[in-house]
Amino acid sequence: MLKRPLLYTYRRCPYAMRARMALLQASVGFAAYEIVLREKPLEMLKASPKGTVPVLVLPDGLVIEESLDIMRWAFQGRDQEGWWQRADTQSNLALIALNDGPFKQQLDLYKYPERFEKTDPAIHRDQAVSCLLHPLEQRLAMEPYLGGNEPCAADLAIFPFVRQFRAVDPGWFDAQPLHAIQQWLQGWLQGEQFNACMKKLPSGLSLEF
Ligand SMILES: N[C@@H](CCC(=O)N[C@@H](CS)C(=O)NCC(=O)O)C(=O)O
Repeated sequence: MLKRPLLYTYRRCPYAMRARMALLQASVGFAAYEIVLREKPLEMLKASPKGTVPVLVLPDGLVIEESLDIMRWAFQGRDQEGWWQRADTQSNLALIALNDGPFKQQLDLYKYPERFEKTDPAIHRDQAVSCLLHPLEQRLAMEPYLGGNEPCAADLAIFPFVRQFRAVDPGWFDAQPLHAIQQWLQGWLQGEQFNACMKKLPSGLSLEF
């Protein structure tokens, strides 16, 4: 029987990053098991046959298989600081839906053009900017976080994907007139929490946080 929640995770996966950030922010003690995507552990597949990370297995056997559900669970009953409450607004949920839907689709076409036939990465890069980064820039130009003056779970849910988008061509990204996003992203990447979230784990070993 598990003593604490067990998170199956993959260090560079943005869905897993948002789950780790939420668990750390909510101060939930958990064990993390770094998987190898090509050799997913049988225990994980038994708990969650769909085979994506993150997956959180609770000590009572409950399995949470979607990153946003893990975030919601992390803050449930521990949201004195309002991280989930500030995220749970129509405009923030709409931004998360844009991120997880059209933006992620364009990001994959931009980042992995070789996986798709006849794609022009620049077209998908520009579509990614117009579908998420323009509305996000407008929001962040008005207030420093999606939670207003304080950060919230929507910031945690979205910045790992913007990080991945930037990483395709950092020079191009940094030269765009997306100043509020650039500042917001740098703030997250330089934060202590992100450092802890990106701590390298030996694959297959579970470590406790
Ligand atoms: N909707 C899922 C998506 C998770 C997802 O797609 N994770 C990727 C890694 S970034 C994955 O595990 N892919 C399985 C694979 O590549 O075999 C969530 O929000 O948790």
